[in-house]
Amino acid sequence: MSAKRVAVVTGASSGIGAATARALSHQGFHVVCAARRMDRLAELADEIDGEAVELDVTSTASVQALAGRLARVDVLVNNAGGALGTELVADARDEDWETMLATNVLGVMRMSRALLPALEASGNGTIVTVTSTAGVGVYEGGGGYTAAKHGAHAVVGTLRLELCGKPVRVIEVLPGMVQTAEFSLNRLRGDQQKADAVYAGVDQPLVAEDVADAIAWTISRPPHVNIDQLVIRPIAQASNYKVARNGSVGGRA
Ligand code: 8X3
Repeated sequence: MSAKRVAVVTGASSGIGAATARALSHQGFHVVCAARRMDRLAELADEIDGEAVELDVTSTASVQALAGRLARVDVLVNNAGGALGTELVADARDEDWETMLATNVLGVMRMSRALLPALEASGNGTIVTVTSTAGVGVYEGGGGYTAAKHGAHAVVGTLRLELCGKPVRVIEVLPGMVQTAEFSLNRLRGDQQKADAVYAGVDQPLVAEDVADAIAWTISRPPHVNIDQLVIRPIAQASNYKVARNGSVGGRA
């Protein structure tokens, strides 16, 4: 069994996941970097002397295969997820909603279910789930994503109740506007101009490292301290609706 504490990070191939893998490695964890894109993962794992494992959180078999190769797990960071599309509910595309629910909600359930025995056996386990401010609020054009993040938020709350009395902390980190290379680009179907417009004129949107730092902080609290929920936004964003751009305050891009 690894002498180092072991952290599993899903969606580790880029953005918040990759930054979190680095942050936890700096905290002394052996980090299992899990995602679908093995080329990127291998580079990251090399850099932080961790481990790269191919994982598709939408597949029970894939999740079970990962769980089966881990002798020790102290921390699980459920980060895999994302948004697809900005259509109104009236124009919703089934496949987008199905993918968002499969990754953001079922993925959290599958990973938590599969790693719970090891997390409990560690004596001081921690599950951090990265949801979103979209998990506690709604906005036009965000129906599928907000539904998925509300779902993940509900799973986390349920899990905290179910694990009460067991040595596993259940933490939720809810980021607001975070500028990463892929989040808005994926949501906007690869349109870089539209993706850039989401952050245009905003003075310092959060970056992946800001959120990773917050995640690592929650994990580094003493084991009896459970940060139930941590909402993190840039100072320029007061709500999903209210963003300061170029000195004036307006809505979403
Ligand atoms: C991302 C935040 O405002 O785009 O999780 O829904 S928002």
